[in-house]
Amino acid sequence: MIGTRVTLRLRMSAHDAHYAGELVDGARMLALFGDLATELLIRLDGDEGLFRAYESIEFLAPVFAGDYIEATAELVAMGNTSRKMRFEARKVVANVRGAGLAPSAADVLDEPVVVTRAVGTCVVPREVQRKPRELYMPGLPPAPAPGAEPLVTPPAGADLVLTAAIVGAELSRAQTPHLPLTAQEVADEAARCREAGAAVIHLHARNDDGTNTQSAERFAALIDAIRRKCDCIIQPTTGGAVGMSIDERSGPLACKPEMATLNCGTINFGDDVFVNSRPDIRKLAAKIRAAGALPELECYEVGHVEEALVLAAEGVIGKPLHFQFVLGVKGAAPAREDVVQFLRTLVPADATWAVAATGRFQQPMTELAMRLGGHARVGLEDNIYLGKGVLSEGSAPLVARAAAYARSIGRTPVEPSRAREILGLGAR
Ligand code: KMH
Ligand code: ZN
Repeated sequence: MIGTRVTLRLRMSAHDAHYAGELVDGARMLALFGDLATELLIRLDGDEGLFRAYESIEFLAPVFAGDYIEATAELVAMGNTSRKMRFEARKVVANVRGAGLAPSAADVLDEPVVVTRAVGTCVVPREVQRKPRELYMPGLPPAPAPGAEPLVTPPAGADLVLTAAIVGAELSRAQTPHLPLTAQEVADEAARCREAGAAVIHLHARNDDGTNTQSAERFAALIDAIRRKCDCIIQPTTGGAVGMSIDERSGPLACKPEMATLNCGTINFGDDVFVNSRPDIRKLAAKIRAAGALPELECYEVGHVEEALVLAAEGVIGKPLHFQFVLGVKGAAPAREDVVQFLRTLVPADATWAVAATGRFQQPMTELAMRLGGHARVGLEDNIYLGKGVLSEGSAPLVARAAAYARSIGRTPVEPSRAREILGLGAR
């Protein structure tokens, strides 16, 4: 349901050109969005429905006669009668105008150019709805409708490593009843996430009463339970919870995990301070190395990326590096496109990078990362909602939505075995 997409691709003709220089008017893109919305509604409700309102429209690049436009609509929220959709139109082929070129010269664009984006809501009155109303995101969404896959040229590095952060340290059952706590619940959730497309499970541990623990025994029990159910890469936290000592935080490393987080600097973490002094980072990095684990370099600020590069230069951590940009923590770097665009320029060519963003930024920021060739982390640790006011029933629906988006832009959520190759875990 949520995440269902439809796509149209067609060529703009001389009839579509309305302004000087064979420029096509923006209303033509909105006509495409109308057709897409109609198809989505027909698939969902068996009725054409009605367009109610656009809440945003952005015209980002000009469209000319001769351009091939690929336009996509995705269902992002669903009420009793309302269906909210996100639209995007991209130019994938364009005529090339220039001295010495034939007027018929044209190129397939290396990267599609986004020309228009919009968000709008349609309604389908109850009395004309012809399909049974399914539960909102029951576990995993169904496979995309046939023929719904957009024809975007797959970007270089189509493989995508999806991480599911299924427990976290700050969440409570009072906030969401879907938080897994016991070994059985955690293992079941890990397996659901694996099924939905996750290759890595980022893991925190709780005592039975929900309080945080970094006890090696507790992590061993969780890891053992997960291992019995799936083959995901398990990435315990060494961040733990705010206020824990470094020795306490390093507890899970006794389990000799394949990966572990390494937090690369101190930040305000909401109203708390998450302390990672330079000596402590080095101490943890050495312990991660001694455990034979790959550090995921958690960077909440630009200086943390620099610190990670210094750690590598000092030989405290091995290469290739794997970065995670954690965005939207209150008191640290905001979850914004220009922040991701800048941070990724700092990463060495042989490194991998991912984005984990908090709350309502999780979906747009992880989707941005996927479009930019990065990897992504979703899950309850960072965000408990599927949409406004709608709790996600565990992390798996968030993984499923991210995986569906990835496939729609030509990225492939990979199996854990392939993720091990991408992250350079095979050699460890
Ligand atoms: N709970 C945060 C203070 C990590 O897992 O390495 C730290 C955290 C990062 O969650
Ligand atoms: Zn964590």
